[in-house]
Amino acid sequence: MLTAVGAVAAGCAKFGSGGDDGPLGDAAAGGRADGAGADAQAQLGSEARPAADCAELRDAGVPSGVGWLRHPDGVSPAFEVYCEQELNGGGWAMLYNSVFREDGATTAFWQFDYAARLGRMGGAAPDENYYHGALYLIGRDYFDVFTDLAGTTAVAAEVSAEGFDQASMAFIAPSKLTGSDGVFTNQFASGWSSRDHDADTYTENCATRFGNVAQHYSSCWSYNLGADADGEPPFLDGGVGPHVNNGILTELGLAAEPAGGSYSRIQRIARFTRW
Ligand SMILES: [Ca+2]
Repeated sequence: MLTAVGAVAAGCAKFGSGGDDGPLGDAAAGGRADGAGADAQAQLGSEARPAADCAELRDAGVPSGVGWLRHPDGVSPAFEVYCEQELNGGGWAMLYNSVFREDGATTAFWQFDYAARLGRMGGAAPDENYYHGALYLIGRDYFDVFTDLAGTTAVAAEVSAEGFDQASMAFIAPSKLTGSDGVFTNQFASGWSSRDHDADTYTENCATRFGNVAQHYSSCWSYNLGADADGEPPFLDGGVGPHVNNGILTELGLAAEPAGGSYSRIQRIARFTRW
């Protein structure tokens, strides 16, 4: 459920009222300051006055958080996204976010079926597991970011694509702009599998091999949103969540865990897009 998203609508009156507001996700103020029937004064990024994209909100001085955007096709209804305004220049919508959880909840979050691949679930916040698959239908530029267990953050890859095939979940003509070749090859120029759908390039189903985690795979991954690859199948590692190949972490200047194989737990893996 999107409790964070639902709560924000009431706080939209705060948007743009100054540069020192809290994040958009902070609905503590509640209510609309501008009253009913005041669309002309509605704040940019509110349901009454959706923005063109996250970049418009960034340029208006709105900090990271949930906001309403107009659909780029000019016809479909406005929708809510989490806009990231700090990482990689800002102006990005969060497509997914996998966060380390000691309670083991993260792996379970990513065990969704093929039918949910374009859906939306979780909490729209940097510290919550979140998935907004519908953004693949409009995204053109993407980047993935890692935060290691020491708290260091690095862009793993930035990628441009001409489109997206919603049946196979394959990017159309993806090209790497910056970052790790491994992340590009395995997590962008690749297939997608869930426990009930095999479109990766491995002889088996990468999702069922690795904790039933649904994501992009080739054969199989440089990072996994919910599983490990050290130890024995199903590589759950307590369900704590995001893991990255140690070679990729080193390449990006991030910390690998000092012992325990070729894959490390990290604090966060997130993907963002713009159009
Ligand atoms: Ca396969």
